Amino acid sequence: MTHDLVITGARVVSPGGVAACDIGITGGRIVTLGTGLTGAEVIDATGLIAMPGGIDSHVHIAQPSGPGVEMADDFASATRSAACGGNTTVMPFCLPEDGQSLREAVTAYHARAEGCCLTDVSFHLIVKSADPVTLGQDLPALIAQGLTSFKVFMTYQGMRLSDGEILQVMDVAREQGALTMVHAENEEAIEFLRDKAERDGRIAPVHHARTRPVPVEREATHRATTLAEVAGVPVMIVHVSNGAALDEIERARGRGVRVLAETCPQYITLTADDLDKAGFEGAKWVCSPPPRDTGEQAAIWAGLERGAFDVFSSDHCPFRFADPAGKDAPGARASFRNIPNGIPGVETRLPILFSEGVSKGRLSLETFARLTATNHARIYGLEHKGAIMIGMDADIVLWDPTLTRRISQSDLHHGADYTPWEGFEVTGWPVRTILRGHTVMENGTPVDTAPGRHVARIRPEITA
Ligand code: DUC
Ligand code: ZN
Ligand code: ZN
Repeated sequence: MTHDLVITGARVVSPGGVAACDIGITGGRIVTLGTGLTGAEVIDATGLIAMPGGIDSHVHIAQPSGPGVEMADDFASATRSAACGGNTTVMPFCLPEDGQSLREAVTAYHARAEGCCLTDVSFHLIVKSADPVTLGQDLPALIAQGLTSFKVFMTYQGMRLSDGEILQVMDVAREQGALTMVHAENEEAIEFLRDKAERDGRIAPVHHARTRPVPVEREATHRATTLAEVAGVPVMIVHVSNGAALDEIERARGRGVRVLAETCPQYITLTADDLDKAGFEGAKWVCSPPPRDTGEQAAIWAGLERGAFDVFSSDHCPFRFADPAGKDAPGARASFRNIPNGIPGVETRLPILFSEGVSKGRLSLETFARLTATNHARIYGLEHKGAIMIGMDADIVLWDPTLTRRISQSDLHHGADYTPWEGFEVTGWPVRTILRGHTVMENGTPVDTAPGRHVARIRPEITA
C-alpha cells in the first residue's frame, strides 16, 4: 500500500513506548506503523523525535475582556502561534458577553474561528450565570453538540458563581455527562487584601501577586473539591500554582473524589519577583493565580514527577503591553486592580516543558506526550487525537532535541508585543507540525493555509 505521506527515521513516541519506525498516513489519519513504508510524499525525520501534536486545552482567544480592552490574538494569530509551538489542537473558552446567552456566544466564537485556523479547535464553555435558561436549555443543548466541558470561576465580580450556584451547575454536568473545570481563588479574601493594599498606596503590579497569596487558592481548591464531592461529579482544577493547593487535590483524591489537575509553564519558571520590576514593567507577568516562588516551583515539579498532574497547558491569555487596549489599560498604572489578567504562552509551552522536563532528565518522553497531548484528548473526549496510533488523526510534531535557543519575541507568532520568557534558554524545539497530514509549520515558519476545523467531543471518560 502506498500512503499519502510517510515519515521515516524518527523515534516515535506512542502510548506503547518509544520505537524507531515509519509512520504511514492516508486520508489525514495514521494508517500504518512499521518499516519500509512507501508514500507519495516522504519526510525524512532522521535524528528527530515524532510526538503527538500538542493539545493545549487551556487557551483564551478573542475573549471579551472588558470595556476598551482587547485580547492580543484572534483565531488566525493564536493558532499560527500554536502551530509554530508544536500544537495541532487548541481548546479556547467561549465566554458570553453581557446580555448574550451561552448559545449565542458559541455561535459568535464559531464565526470568529471559521476558515482562519492553522490548528484544530475545540471549545470549552464558561458558565458565568446559573440562570434557568443556561442550566435548563443552553448547557444541555451545547453538551449534546459535543461541547462537553465548561469552566466556572470562584473569583472575579461578574464572572464568579456562589457555592450554591456551582453545585447547581455541577448537577447539570452530572446529568449530562460533562466535565466541570474550576478557577479556584477566594474572591472575598482577595477583595479584602486588595482594598487594604490600595488604601495603603500599594498599587504597583507586584501587589497583584501579594493580594492573591497561596492560602486564597488553597482554600478555594479545598472548597471546589468538596463541592464536587457533594455533587458527586469529577472536577478539573485548572492552573494549580502551588504545593498547598496540590495537597488539597491529593487529599480529596484520597477520599475517593475524582479530581483532575492542571498546571502551566508560569508555575515552574516564573516567580512573583517578575512582577516586581521597576515602574509598570511587572504588568507583563500579571496573571491569576500569580507566579509564586522557587519553593512552590519545586512543589509543582515534584507533583509533575510523581504524576499528580494530569495536564500541562499554557493558559494563553495574551494582552499587548504597550497598549491602552492591553496591559496599559486606563487606570492600570493607578492600581494593579485594573491590569488585564493573563500572559501569552501558547507557542512556548511545549519547548519550556521539553527543555525543563525531558532535556533535564526529569520527565520521560512518554510522560511528556501524556502531559501535553494524550491526557488532554482522553480527559476532554477528543476521540481521534492525542496519540500516534493507528486510526488516529495524523497530528504529529517533529522535535529536534539538540536545538538550543533563547526564547525571543522576535521569533514568536502571537499577537502580543512581548513574551514573559524573553531570553529564557531552552534545549529541544519543534521543527515541523503536521495537522491531519498537512504540514502547518516547518522550521519555525507557518504554512499559509487554514486547514484547522472545529472538533466536537465525546463524553469525557471520567464522567462515566
Ligand atoms: N484565569 C484564566 O484561566 N486565565 C486568565 C485569567 C484567569 O483568571
Ligand atoms: Zn482561570
Ligand atoms: Zn485561563
